[in-house]
Parts: sequence; structure tokens; C-alpha cells
Amino acid sequence: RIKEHGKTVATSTDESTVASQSLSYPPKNRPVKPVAIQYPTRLLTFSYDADRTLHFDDSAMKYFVNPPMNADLKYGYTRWIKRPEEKGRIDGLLKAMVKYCQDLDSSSGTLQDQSDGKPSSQWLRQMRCVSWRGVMTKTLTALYEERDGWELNVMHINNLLYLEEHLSDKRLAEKEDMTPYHRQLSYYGYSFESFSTSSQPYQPERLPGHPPGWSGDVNTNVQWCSVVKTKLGSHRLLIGGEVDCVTAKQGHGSAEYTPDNYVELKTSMAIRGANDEVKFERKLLKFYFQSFLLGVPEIVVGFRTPQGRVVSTQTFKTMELPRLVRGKPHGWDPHLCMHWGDIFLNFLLQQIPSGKKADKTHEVWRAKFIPGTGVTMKLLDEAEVQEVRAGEDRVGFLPRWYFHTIDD
Ligand code: 0WD
Ligand code: CA
Repeated sequence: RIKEHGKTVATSTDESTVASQSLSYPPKNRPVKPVAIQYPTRLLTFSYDADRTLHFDDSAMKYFVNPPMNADLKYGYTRWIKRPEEKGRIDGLLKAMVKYCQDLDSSSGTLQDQSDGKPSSQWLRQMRCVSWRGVMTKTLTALYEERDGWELNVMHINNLLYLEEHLSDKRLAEKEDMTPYHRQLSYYGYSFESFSTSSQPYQPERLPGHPPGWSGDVNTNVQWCSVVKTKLGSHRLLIGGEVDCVTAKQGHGSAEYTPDNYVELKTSMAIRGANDEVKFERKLLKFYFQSFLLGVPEIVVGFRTPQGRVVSTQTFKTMELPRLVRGKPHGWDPHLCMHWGDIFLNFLLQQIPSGKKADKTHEVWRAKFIPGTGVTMKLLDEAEVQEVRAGEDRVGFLPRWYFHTIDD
């Protein structure tokens, strides 16, 4: 069956495909009912250290500093400590969610009658979807994606959708086995971060034996993450993602940095002509949603030569990006993406019955995005769920410790 906008419009004659549903794109040129996305509210932040241990503090938070012009983005490449590619687990996000709920309970516990039930479960009951920010960026921008497909594993428990990116062992091996060229390119982004951040506000690092501005060798285990809640149409979303750095503010302690101060860092090839400009303006769609979803107001782009030298930087205001491309042939319209995102979430909510933890229906579904077409969805069989679990102590893809915290 082919589902479009929630109604069945065609039926496949091949019985074997009946178990899977699909959602095709809404047309891109039609006026759509407006679907609003709420400006996100931060719930908490956390840090991963060099050993990938999670701490509920801001130890991994960095301050933005101007990178030196002509900085060599190849610098330090051989000393890069690269976190291995891994499945799109949401364990860290779930830990943060549980922490937030515990804090809610302990702060209101003294005020509220215990028989009222836990305030955190009431709060959680309003939420519709939990995912990393990257998954939500991919989902919302899928309408304009012509090249890269993706797959998600989805669970639906107590009316809350859990999404993780599905990366098969084969796909992981492919990602790990980057060509030296692509590895170098992906390193440019991280070394730009090292040159553009500092552990001290206003003071570029000056580490002996390293070029000016270098704030330390790259270790991609280290990340500072922000968890926010927001709302797409009527769906309340819980989203976590990495924040590169903050703009220093006089007299601020780390706890006082709010999303208003967040900065996203990007590198891009210097624009040499009209073709480059078109390419860059297309890329802005992903920059826009990636930053918007966490409430990051500024994006600093380091333009580089093909050899990895920084030639200029430019600061973009996230909210102004749609206007930069509006009406251009290669332009994009964020409202169409939000409309599509709303349809996609409705589709998941309609297609996947919400299980009760007590029902023991811990079904895992697979949503597969095919560029230019839309999304198909199917229920995984036992063997496929086992592949998702990958021998770990999980219920579906949720860690068992988390599953124990869910209300019956
Ligand atoms: O291992 C993986 N396959 C991935 C893990 C891919 C993407 C994200 N993650 C993890 C992140 O490490 C983080 O803990 O998920 C969590 C949330 O990340 P997010 O903010 O949702 O991720 P996304 O928005 O896709 O990417 C944010 C940043 C990237 O910045 P740029 O400017 O390049 O978009 O996360 C980094 C990168 O700096 N990043 C990665 N770091 C290590 N390994 C990877 C990766 N594969 N992909 C993106
Ligand atoms: Ca970045």
C-alpha cells in the first residue's frame, strides 16, 4: 500500500510488500498549511571527555575566538584521536533526559503531594519524539535531499517515539573506511574548531610548540552537548546535539551561557564563481536546520583553499539564512521542510502502534528514506531486531537500564 498524506492511494500487487507502508513527498510547489516550529528551550547541557565519559557539567564548553588568517587546517592531522564510527545510539540523550526528570522531581517533590504522581512522568507524557539533532536535521531536509538516503530505527512506547539512525555493520565499515582524501576533508572541520576556540574567554590559546591559536590536538570523543525541547506543529520534541562553542560574555560563568550565545562552526571551500555560490547556498539549508533545532543563533564559516588554508571567515545569522536564498532557482523554503516533517511524524505516529511497556510489545520499526521518493516503513522481524541490538543488553535499541525507568 502506498500511503500519501495519511490516506491509501495505491495498492501494490506484490503481497510481499504489503507489510510495509510508504509515504511519498508532498509536492514542493504547492502552498501548504503553515506548520510552526517553536524556538527551542534549553533543558540542560553535558560534556563527553577524552575517554567518552559523560559528565553533567560544562567541562567541554569552549569559547569562540577569531581563527588566525591563513591557518593550516592540515595541522595536527596525524595526531587526530578519532572516535570510531558507531551506531546511532541515543544512550547519552536518554541519560540526560532521566537526569532532567530526576531534577524536576527533586525540585518539586517538596512542594507537591506524593500522591499526585511524579511531576516528571507528567512532563514526559507531553513529549512525542526523542532523537539526536542530526536525525531531526536529516528528517526535515529530506524534502530537498537528492543524494544521500538514510534509515532510522523507531520505537513507540507510551506515546513517545524514539528514533536512532540505523547504521548496519556494512554501512559502519564503509564509513570507517574513508578514502584518505575524505578523511582529510573531514579533519579540516575539526582543526578549524581547534583554531577558532579557546578554553579561556577572549584569549586565543598560545600553546608552546604549536602554531598561534591552536587550542589543542583534535580528539573527537570530546563534545559539549545541549538538550532542548521544542515543538513542530503539535508535536513536542526532545532533541540533543553538539554545540561547538559560545560567544564570550563579560562576567559570565559557564552556567550562564544560554543558547543565545551558542556558535556553530563550519568550513567550506572558498567561493570562486557562480557555481560555487549555488553549491554553498544549497548547503545553507542543512546549516539552517542544524542550528535552528538547538537554538544556535550564529554560524561562523571558515572559507578555505583546496589545500586547507583559511582565507576568510564570515558570520551568518541563522534566522537570516532563508532570506538569502528566497526566490532563487536553487533556493529552499524552510516552511516546506517543516510541513514535510509534520507529515513524517504523523505518519510514524499513525503507522506504529504505541506499545505499553507492560505489553511487552517492544517492536522496532525501520523507516527508510529514498531520495527523490519518500519514506518506506516496515516492522523488523526477530533476526533484524537482534542485529539492531548487536549483542548488547537492550530492549530493541533502548538500553535496558533506561527501559526500567519507563512507566508501566
Ligand atoms: O558516530 C556517528 N555515526 C555519529 C554520532 C554521527 C553524528 C552524530 N553522532 C553523535 C555525536 O557524536 C553526538 O554525541 O550524536 C550526538 C549528537 O550529535 P548531533 O549534534 O545530533 O550530530 P550532527 O548534528 O549530525 O553533527 C554535529 C557535529 C558535526 O558538526 P558539523 O559541523 O560537521 O555538522 O557532530 C560531529 C561534527 O563535528 N560529528 C561527528 N563526530 C564524530 N563522528 C560525526 C562522526 N561520525 N558526525 C558528526
Ligand atoms: Ca560544526
